[in-house]
Amino acid sequence: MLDALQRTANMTTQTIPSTCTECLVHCGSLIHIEDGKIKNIAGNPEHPGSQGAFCIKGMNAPVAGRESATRVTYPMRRAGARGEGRWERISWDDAFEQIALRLGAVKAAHGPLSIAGAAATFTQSRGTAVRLLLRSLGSPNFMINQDMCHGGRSTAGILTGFGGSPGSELRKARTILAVGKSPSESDIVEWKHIHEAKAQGAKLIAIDPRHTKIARLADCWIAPNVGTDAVLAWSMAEVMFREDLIDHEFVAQWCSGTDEFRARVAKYPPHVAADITGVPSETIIAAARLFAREKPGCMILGHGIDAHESAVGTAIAFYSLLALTGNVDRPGSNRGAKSLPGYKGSFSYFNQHADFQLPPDRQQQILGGSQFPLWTGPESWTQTCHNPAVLRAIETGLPYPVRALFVSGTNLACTYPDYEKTVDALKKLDLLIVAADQMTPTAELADIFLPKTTLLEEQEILMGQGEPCIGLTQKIFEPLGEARTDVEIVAGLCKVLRKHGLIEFDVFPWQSNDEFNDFVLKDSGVSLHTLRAKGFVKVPYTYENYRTAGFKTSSKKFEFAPQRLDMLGVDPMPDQVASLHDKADDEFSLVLMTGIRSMALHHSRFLDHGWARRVKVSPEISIHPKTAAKFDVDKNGWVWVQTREKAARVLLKAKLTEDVPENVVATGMGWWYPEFDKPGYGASISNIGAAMAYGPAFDPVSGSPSQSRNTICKIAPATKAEVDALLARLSPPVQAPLKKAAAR
Ligand SMILES: Nc1nc2c(c(=O)[nH]1)N[C@H]1C(S)=C(S)[C@@H](COP(=O)(O)OP(=O)(O)OC[C@H]3O[C@@H](n4cnc5c(=O)[nH]c(N)nc54)[C@H](O)[C@@H]3O)O[C@H]1N2
Ligand SMILES: Nc1nc2c(c(=O)[nH]1)N[C@H]1C(S)=C(S)[C@@H](COP(=O)(O)OP(=O)(O)OC[C@H]3O[C@@H](n4cnc5c(=O)[nH]c(N)nc54)[C@H](O)[C@@H]3O)O[C@H]1N2
Ligand code: SF4
Ligand SMILES: [Mo]
Repeated sequence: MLDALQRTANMTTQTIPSTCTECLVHCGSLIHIEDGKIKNIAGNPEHPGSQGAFCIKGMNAPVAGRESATRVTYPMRRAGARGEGRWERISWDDAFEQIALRLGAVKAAHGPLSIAGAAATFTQSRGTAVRLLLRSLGSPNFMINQDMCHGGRSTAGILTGFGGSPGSELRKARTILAVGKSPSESDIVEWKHIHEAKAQGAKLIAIDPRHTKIARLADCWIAPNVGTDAVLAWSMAEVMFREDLIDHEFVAQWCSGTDEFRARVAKYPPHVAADITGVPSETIIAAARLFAREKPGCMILGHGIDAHESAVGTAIAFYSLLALTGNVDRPGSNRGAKSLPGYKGSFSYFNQHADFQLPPDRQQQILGGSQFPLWTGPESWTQTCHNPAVLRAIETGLPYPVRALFVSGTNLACTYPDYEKTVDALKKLDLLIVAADQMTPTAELADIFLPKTTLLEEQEILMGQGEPCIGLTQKIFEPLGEARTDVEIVAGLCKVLRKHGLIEFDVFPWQSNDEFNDFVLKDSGVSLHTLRAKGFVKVPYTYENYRTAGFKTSSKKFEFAPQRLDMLGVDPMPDQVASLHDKADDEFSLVLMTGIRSMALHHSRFLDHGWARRVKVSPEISIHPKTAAKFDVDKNGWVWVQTREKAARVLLKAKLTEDVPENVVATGMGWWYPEFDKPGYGASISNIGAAMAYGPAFDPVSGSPSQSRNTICKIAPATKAEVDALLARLSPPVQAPLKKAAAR
């Protein structure tokens, strides 16, 4: 045990202010320690962003994750066939030597581009470490979940000039517009701030086909046909223009393409939009008036409008409503992203800091860069690959082969759509290295497993969400066994790669976590000492910065029809916006929504934690009672779900509820059974990703896949024998309530 604890070694109780990184909300936390043991973890009321908000994951997962039965704390080498689960324990030195030799062989045979890497919901250091490892080896091929997550919204923000991740001032807003967002499960801080705003009289508009908790709280709940949100936004814009509800000063001075935008939205008066979206025209008019009149207005765009083939156009449509109403970078509106000058956030390494870049001719060869230049290309925001292009390169060797993959912080076998295809691709690699804290369906396929630290074992500096601040995650315990942080892993590996002459661009100069963290802070004016005492440091900021700097577009204005899209020949307002319901047919008659979050899970994480499985016992699919009756589904029954795109079907527990429309079913994602035997840990049984395709239609700008979050499906009740066979394999505490329900 170290750091914060050692400083007051004589005390038996202690409270350490820290930051939770179990999810990207990054709540401020207070870790209460008694006699060297964690008594509890709670929210920090003084934290400027979260103000005491905290969730069950933050309370339970840090300790449960550190002590999980599936945790692996020493490096291992595959001993049997790939995925067979036979391992040989090795030392770190041995692991690094073997990786270096095998990466050297891959590089010699296929060149540096044949080495790729993947991370996902990464902390500052994890994403940076993996990316810079690849760049050191000479490869630009770094994957994150960008096409599945945030790609549409971020690209739209960048193209219009608004910025990749604008902040929201929910607490000060008088009107809140939430689109495809369910913060009661996904963001406890936003959820708290929405309640606070409502208590002060703010009005809430929620756009979601499901009757979610935020829909129930809303003054105006809008349930569009799945996939038609853009039309809804254009129609709201049409009302704002026609009824003269726009902020003339802002629009005249700070927007470009207004006349063209007005002419185009004129095609979507509410009665026309009502036919496409299924939303009554009075509701569209009421929502437009409310958002335009009750200022300031603040918008939160969620994942519901992100992962589909018109993700960018949809997000541009909603950002346009902010511009029309002047709700931009003002108190209570959506403000531009704020940062602290000198602070080295992860984007410094992505595309800002010259010392960490690959030469342009190398960066230009990134997989997917020619297809999606604004999102994956050398000038893009995150400079990461289009994931399906990497999988294709592994499968086909085109446009060039990928033969080695370094994975850290993603369980991609479970969380990428098309489980079977992902696993096939991983099995074809010459070398798969997985750095993880526990055994997962992805790690199981590795040649080399590298053990990682968990939250309580890491010191991490990060830019807080919500109210801008720099946060610190404090290291409470020494790592269990031989676990290391991502920075330590990459530092150690780079040393050996250097010895073997495999480093092409030496862009990883740090030897330890402390060195890395010093670098992050050194020009920011914030000291580690201050961070340790409080857990955070607030970042000062001002509003309406566009008045001095303009917007980040070539016109320096907010662009309704971004010039960069025009150069690519992409129309931000395509005439054809298809409702997903139109794609249904007699056989595949239901719209399937996936990725519905649960407070107890983080995608595929925590299924091995007792506290989480008590809350979330089984992989559920919400079905309207009338639909259940139509398909003979019993209230305690299980159903097979199949989409049109894949032959594989998955088994999910029916949850009958009127919260979904009759023609829609909704489920989570990424389910696996840590208690099952290897191989596979049941990751193809109840993981909806096993029944879904990865695209192939993609948003032309962000590469966001169609059919990977929402698609069309059919359901059929499972037989008693099929359900019993599954229940028999579950761990006894999980089994019991399910068996009881099945017996009723
Ligand atoms: N507890 C928990 N929190 C999480 C996560 C987690 O796994 N667990 N994951 C984190 C991550 S990485 C992400 S990306 C976020 C996601 O969090 P959010 O952005 O809040 O997204 P979801 O919770 O998936 O909710 C999206 C909502 O969109 C609706 N929806 C689906 N399709 C459509 C559509 O076509 N139009 C409209 N208007 N609505 C639609 C769904 O019904 C759902 O209620 O959550 C983050 N927070
Ligand atoms: N069908 C469908 N698929 C989806 C989605 C959907 O809505 N529908 N949503 C997509 C979205 S938005 C996202 S972001 C992705 C998420 O995809 P992933 O990021 O792959 O999901 P997770 O299960 O959260 O994290 C996977 C692994 O990351 C590692 N990890 C994560 N956090 C930590 C940490 O703090 N410490 C350590 N040591 N390890 C950590 C663990 O090894 C864990 O097993 O899934 C996507 N997939
Ligand atoms: S929402 Fe929960 S898991 Fe996410 S940072 Fe906050 S406390 Fe941690
Ligand atoms: Mo995500």
